[in-house]
Amino acid sequence: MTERYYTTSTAFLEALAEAGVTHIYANLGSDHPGLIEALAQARSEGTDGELPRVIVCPHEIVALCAAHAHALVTRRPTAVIVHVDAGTQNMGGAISNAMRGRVPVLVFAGTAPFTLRGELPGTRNEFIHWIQDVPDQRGIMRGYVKYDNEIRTGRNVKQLVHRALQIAQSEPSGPVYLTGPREVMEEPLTPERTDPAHYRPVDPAALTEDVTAEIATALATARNPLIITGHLGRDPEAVGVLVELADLLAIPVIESAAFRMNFPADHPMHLGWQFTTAEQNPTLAAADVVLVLDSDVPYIESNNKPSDDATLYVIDIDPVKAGMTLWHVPAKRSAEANGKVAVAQLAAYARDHLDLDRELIEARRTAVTAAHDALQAAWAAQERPENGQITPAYLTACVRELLADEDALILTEAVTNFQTVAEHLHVNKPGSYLGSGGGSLGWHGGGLLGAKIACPERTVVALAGDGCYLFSVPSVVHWMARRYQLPTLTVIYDNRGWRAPKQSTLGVHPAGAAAAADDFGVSFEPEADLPGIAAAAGGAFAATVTDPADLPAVLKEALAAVHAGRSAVVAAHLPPAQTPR
Ligand SMILES: Cc1ncc(C[n+]2csc(CCOP(=O)(O)OP(=O)(O)O)c2C)c(N)n1
Ligand SMILES: [Mg+2]
Repeated sequence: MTERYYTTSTAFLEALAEAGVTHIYANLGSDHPGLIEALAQARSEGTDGELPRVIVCPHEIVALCAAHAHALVTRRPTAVIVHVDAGTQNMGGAISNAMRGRVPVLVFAGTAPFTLRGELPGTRNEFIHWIQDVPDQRGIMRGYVKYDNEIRTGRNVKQLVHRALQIAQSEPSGPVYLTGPREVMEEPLTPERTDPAHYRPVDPAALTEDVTAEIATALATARNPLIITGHLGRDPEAVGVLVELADLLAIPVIESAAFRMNFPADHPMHLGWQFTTAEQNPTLAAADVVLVLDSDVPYIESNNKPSDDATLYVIDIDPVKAGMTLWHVPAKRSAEANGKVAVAQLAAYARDHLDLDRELIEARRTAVTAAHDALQAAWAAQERPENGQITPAYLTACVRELLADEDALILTEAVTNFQTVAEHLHVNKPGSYLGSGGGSLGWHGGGLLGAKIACPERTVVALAGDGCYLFSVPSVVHWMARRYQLPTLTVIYDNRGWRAPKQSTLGVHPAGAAAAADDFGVSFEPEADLPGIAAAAGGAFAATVTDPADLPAVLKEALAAVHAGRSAVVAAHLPPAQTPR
């Protein structure tokens, strides 16, 4: 008979379950004996089904990226367990993505024990406990989390977990970080349940009446109104609400730096996407009223901006963006509100209180529909190979055709091809297109796993640059894919290098030495067998395609492998990022 423990660790796991966390993405260490024991005890007693399921992640970046995508798909919080300062730092840029992606994720790390001589259970008994004793472990995370705290006693561990998750889920949602020293995580406790209903996230905020009236009137009476959004679609239900408003008033929508599906691609009011734009967008230039709605980067002022005469409004769950050192939209009014609630208010006001000028609205509808059709025709014309090579547009069109009959969830990490991917995928279903929302590459690998766990019935696909594929730690991703039977499809936009830093350099030094010699230090030649990494680590279907004519059939074969339960990675060779030398 093993000894029975109920410790802070048990209560911690229970609190996560009470709060609706179903999975913990974990990378374990010497700080976790309490948790490991509590989990094993639950398994031995057959009560482990009452605790979150632990997914073993052999790299912390993969753990957090998986938790990130899982939380975005389910719109429920997830948890990550990492090892002291080392594991915390190994999450690397994934924590920055979780912050910018507004991900409600609780990260827990143990800390070095605080007793030396066996004063308490969990006391120092390994050399590493001295080496991992750092002055400010929580400081590693402080610039990236909404809340951080140390569990100082098991007596209130449940309160801390629920509070942390309440903060994480309240908008703008984001990551939270808890630490717990070994001794505290071993503290014996009397079991106690907490009612999660007492820790509900804050209810969504609405616009005030006068702001609603002013913005609805401005949009309705404008000659050329425009809505720019980036992350409204984090709540898939908000998409339909925006469609209603756009239909009612004939307002075009542009998605800017969008990592969510915000508006149906084929809707006549959709006027395209913008990421890093070099040119002025004509719709933005012509707009006399612009509503910036849940957008972190509505436009890049140095080369693409609204007219000086335009009237701008900002509605955002975080309109001042204090978490960015520099952000400015010269808005007449800025309002803090939930996007879905606010858009519904604007539509209701326009419908119920305004005497709409039908002629004006129908003239707008005709003009915007024509612009939409012209964009679509221009994009369609790009969907072919060039000089016998696969182009990003052709590749994306092939992926679109491949997935036409699938219930697909597409993760994008296509970097310099973000815009091309958006333009050629034609995503029309809310909640079926996701990016990290952040700037730290390598997200899609763990993201695939978390997304597949969150929606096993869907076909989960990543479209990623070759650099991103390597950043994602594909060996770990594909070991996990096989271990947990999470078959997904990865399509690598393989230009054998980093095109982004090259483009950045050309943007600043268009006629410099780097440009003259095509010498940017960004080539991956000679190339590794990228799909082969997945085959070696997880038995994945692996293929590299260079001939455009082969592409549809190889993609089909790869998808068939996924449906048969095996992950697939296809590298499609695009023109090289830099001339190989
Ligand atoms: C973790 C991390 N390291 C470095 C960068 C800088 N960076 C931005 S884009 C990029 C290249 C990405 O390469 P790839 O995925 O092949 O896309 P491509 O630029 O070729 O389209 C790099 C290195 C980053 N954003 N994140
Ligand atoms: Mg590349």
